[in-house]
Amino acid sequence: MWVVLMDSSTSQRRIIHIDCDCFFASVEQLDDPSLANHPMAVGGASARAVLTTANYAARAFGVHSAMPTWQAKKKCPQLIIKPVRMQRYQEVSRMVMAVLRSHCDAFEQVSVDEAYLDVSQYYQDYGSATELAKWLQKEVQEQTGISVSAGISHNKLLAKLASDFRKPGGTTTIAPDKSLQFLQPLSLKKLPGVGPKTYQKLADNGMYTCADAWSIDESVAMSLGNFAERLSQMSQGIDHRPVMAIRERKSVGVERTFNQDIATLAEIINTALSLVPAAHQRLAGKSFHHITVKLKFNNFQITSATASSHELNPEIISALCKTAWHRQTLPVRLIGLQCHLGDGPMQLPLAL
Ligand code: TTP
Ligand code: MG
Repeated sequence: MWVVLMDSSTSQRRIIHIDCDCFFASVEQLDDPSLANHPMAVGGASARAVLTTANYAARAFGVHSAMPTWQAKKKCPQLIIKPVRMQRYQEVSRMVMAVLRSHCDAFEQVSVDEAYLDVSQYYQDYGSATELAKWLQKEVQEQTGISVSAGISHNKLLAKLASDFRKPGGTTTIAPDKSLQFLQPLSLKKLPGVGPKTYQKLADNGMYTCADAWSIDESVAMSLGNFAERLSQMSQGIDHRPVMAIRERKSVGVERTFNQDIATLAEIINTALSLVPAAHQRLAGKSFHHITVKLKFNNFQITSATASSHELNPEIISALCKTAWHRQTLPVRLIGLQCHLGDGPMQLPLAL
């Protein structure tokens, strides 16, 4: 049997979870304000299709994500259904995330419409993490037109449960000494990893709320396997996971190492140019703003030359080969070609 233990080791952290309200529907309303206040959903219009989401006016009729369109229409005959425009949602998502990313110590985007912010240091100028969260909500609304809900606590799990607590537009804070009070009546369905099957299994054993999982009978724990311990911890609000910045890929490159060193500039240029088709393949249409030629000499020293360019232009590549090679004019054992992704500026790599 597991028993409740207070978890104090992570109580000093300040984590904010932000989740956009009815995200795809909000973007549609942003682009066509006449849709606001009218029950509306985003998804396929055919009888066999399903909805991706619905605005809050539609939710009042019982319409929700993953509901078949025919069923939603039955519940709400006046429902307007807009087709999915994924590219547009990604574009708005990038704008929302750009605002959030620049106001925290560490940032982790976890889906198209939600992110964790570690603000353990950053919050101090705002008085409290809750004040910072409110400020961020206003900032996102003003800069992008999107309404978001915020959850504030000392770990990711509680922050996420909190952001879901008062949607739309809610700000919910769970202080460390109030976490068990918050969790006690909370349905086990709300915990990550508790799907319909697991919930049914728990309900069959008389477990419905987090409080019911504060002590788990040995027989139930056995039937849950490894998940029993995780469930016990989540039900007590224990979560040590850090907010992890997932680094975006910043460059795409190809390189070739030779069995025999290449000794002339003409060969170096030809080889660099022969890498262009492979580079295009790896780029898969992504835009870039600088290109770099990298050379490794037979003394194992590496040098590179970079130029501003949005295309793999042969003249620029040739010039970069020349610049890099003239630094040592030695035979070369490796040639690489790199494209720096995005549209913005970059820090130039230091030359040898
Ligand atoms: P969610 O954040 O789960 O939902 P939501 O933003 O629509 O509503 P809420 O206010 O409750 O947060 O998902 C974000 C987007 O992901 C959602 O707008 C549409 C898409 N989505 C699907 O395509 N299929 C699904 O089953 C779900 C749940 C979401
Ligand atoms: Mg959402």
